[in-house]
Amino acid sequence: MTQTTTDAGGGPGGGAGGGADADRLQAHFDEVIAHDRRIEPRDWMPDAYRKTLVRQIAQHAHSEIIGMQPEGAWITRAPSLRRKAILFAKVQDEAGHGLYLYAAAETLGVDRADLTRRLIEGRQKYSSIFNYPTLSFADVGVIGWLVDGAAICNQVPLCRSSFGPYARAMVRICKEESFHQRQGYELLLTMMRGTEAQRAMVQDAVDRWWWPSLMMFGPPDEASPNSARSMAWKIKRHSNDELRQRFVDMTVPQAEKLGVTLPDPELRWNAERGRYDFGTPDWDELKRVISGDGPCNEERIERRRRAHEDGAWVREAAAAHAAKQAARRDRDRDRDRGHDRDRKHDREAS
Ligand code: FAQ
Repeated sequence: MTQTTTDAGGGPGGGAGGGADADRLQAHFDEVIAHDRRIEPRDWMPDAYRKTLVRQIAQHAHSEIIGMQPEGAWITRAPSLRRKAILFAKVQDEAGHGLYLYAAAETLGVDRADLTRRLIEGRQKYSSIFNYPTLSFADVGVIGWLVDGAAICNQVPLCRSSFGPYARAMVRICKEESFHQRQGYELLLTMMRGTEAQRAMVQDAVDRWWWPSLMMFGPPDEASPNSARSMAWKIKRHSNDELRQRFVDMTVPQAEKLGVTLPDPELRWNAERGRYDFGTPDWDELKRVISGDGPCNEERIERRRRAHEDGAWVREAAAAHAAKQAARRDRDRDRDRGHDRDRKHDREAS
């Protein structure tokens, strides 16, 4: 069992006070991490741990919500009712993932509205992958196969993340991502069994999405300022390069079965390592995309800003409804208390 802030005297800010008390709290936190137990929202945690979690979970939530855009653009143009229904369900799932993740972030004492504001104002990041355009319906399949495939590789270990609400949210998210990955691969298999033009569309989409998918795992380990600490805290379980390698090892046989070529002349099996060797992603491109200069950054944020503004009336209506319900509850409670008083008075009088 983990110690709660109430027991331990810490607060949402994570301040431990000073001296022996601070040492005791830190020692308890370290022990929970060392024994692979979970930190829960009311437990004491170091400020930097809380900050790192808010940063990562918020970025993750933003990615799910912004990630609805590239594929959402194809819902009205899906080639059949079946494909439309699948795509609809997938894009709705991404909205759900965003909501679980914002809820997990809120357990750390931040406010979802504030996180959204920070995203729109460019003060928080979201995954680089969603700044690339979806040029054909094959992109929908390739996003499912490669982007969701990369997301699964990255996120399955997060189900064992040290922060309870994040880890639990990831369990459900990963189950859904797995369906997403399969629907993408199935779409591509269907297209590859189709016409020459359809096969060419798939290959073109693979050529455009391969390297950005590898970049989803973040910068190489030696240029990843957050990894060491996040891994020591067991927020992250593996380094960026380790997960990237796993993704390549998992995906190459799938590409062979599909009949597409991955656009990397350096890609080859290394029998000694028992893993695939592969080329170096263009890290300058990743830096550019992360810093706002990717092909679709402006469009994505502008669309998110507009959706947020257009949804203002829904939030206002929901808040007004909640206030009305609360007022009704208060009125009913006062009325019930009044009845109780009257009954007591009647009893005493008789
Ligand atoms: N894009 O020190 P590190 C999905 C930033 S969800 C943008 O290595 P860290 C589902 C990083 O934030 C995809 N920024 O950082 C879906 C940091 O900046 P900061 C999202 C990136 O945190 C599928 C700086 O660079 N998944 O796909 C990227 O230890 C289909 C230095 O990097 C997650 O968020 C990037 N690619 O490791 C939805 C998973 N890489 O904050 C729709 C959870 C790095 O210091 C359709 N997150 N940066 O200013 C993680 O696992 C980690 O946060 C990493 C980065 C691995 C992304």
